[in-house]
Amino acid sequence: MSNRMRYVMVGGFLGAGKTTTLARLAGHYRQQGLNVGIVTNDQADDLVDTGILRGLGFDVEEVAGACFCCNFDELMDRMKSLGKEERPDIILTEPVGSCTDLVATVIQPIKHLFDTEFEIAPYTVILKPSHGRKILAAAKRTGFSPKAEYILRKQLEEADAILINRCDELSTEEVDELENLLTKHYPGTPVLRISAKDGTGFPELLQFLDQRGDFGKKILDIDYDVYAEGEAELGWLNCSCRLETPEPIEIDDVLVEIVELLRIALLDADAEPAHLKTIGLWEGFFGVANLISSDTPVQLSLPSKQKGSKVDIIVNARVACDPAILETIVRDALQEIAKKYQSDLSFKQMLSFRPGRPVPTHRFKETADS
Ligand SMILES: Nc1nc2c(ncn2[C@@H]2O[C@H](COP(=O)(O)OP(=O)(O)O)[C@@H](O)[C@H]2O)c(=O)[nH]1
Ligand SMILES: [Mg+2]
Repeated sequence: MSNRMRYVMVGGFLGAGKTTTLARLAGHYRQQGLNVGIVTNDQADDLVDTGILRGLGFDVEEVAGACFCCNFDELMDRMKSLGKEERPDIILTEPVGSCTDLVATVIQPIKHLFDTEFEIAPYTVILKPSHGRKILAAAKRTGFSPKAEYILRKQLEEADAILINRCDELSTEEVDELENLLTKHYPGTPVLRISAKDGTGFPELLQFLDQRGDFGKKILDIDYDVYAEGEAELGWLNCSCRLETPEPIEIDDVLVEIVELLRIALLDADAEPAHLKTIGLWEGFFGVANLISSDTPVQLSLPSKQKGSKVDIIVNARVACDPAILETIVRDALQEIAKKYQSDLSFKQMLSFRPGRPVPTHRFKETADS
């Protein structure tokens, strides 16, 4: 049994910090001499997350076009592909940030059907302070409808431990307040304080994840109608394009400008961003800029520190609004940037939609004995 691959899944709402956390965890495991594989997930192609994690030198596979729960077989296939060259000791996975019920539809199916190959690590879920605090404190304006809020609440309910992220930018009082809210809503669930950005709390997190035992057992009592309607309230957009400029341009400036234009346009449209990210790629270099809520500033999360004249840009946006409006906003912003830099803009792909009703491949109502 000891040679089973360890399955570590880190959940949490859109923009909570899952990719940043996985990158840091993967770095720690690699340092320990372990062979690490990662599987990312999205409802569409052109994943910024895959670009980021591959850019950091990790072995990454993606399940694109459907979430893990609705395309479980693809998740298993991707995990097997990771093992082709060198078998990973540990596989880190990031589910879609609008998915929940992952214990019943991903963890338990692995336990029931692939127990000889995989060992389940504790399932941790990240609390996103910005939206999380408002939703758990039942604030009047959270930017989301009660059905979309239901998803965030359910995600936390199935966690073996909840991670309060972004502690680097929160005061102790703010973190205490978040912890009190979590203790009130999810009594008995351990809470860890982390910063995926600066590594605070990672020794404790690694220790927590290292535990052997029967984890991933909190099977939800969940209303799939509410869940599906909540998820369908989000507009989803993945687009890729290329900017060709006469003179090399600062990639990081362009990325921040794109996200800033989008931030202002979404504010005008009264559309709450759940997560908006853009990656710019040029000759093996890349930069990333993000927006995770209407009241958090645009963040250049990974600077490229490069100039380029042919920059491939991917935008992934998940916003509480009509996808058609989102598409217009993104097109307009990119065109404005192209105009500013007197550059040619060519769209390679533009996909916008509302996520469909989740129909899990498996749903186990009973936990497997382990
Ligand atoms: N200040 C700060 N920013 C963070 C932290 N973790 C993530 N972020 C930023 O939050 C944004 C969303 O993070 P990401 O990992 O992509 O979230 P995901 O959607 O859950 O995968 C990015 O701009 C990250 O750089 C953190 O601990 N502190
Ligand atoms: Mg991510």
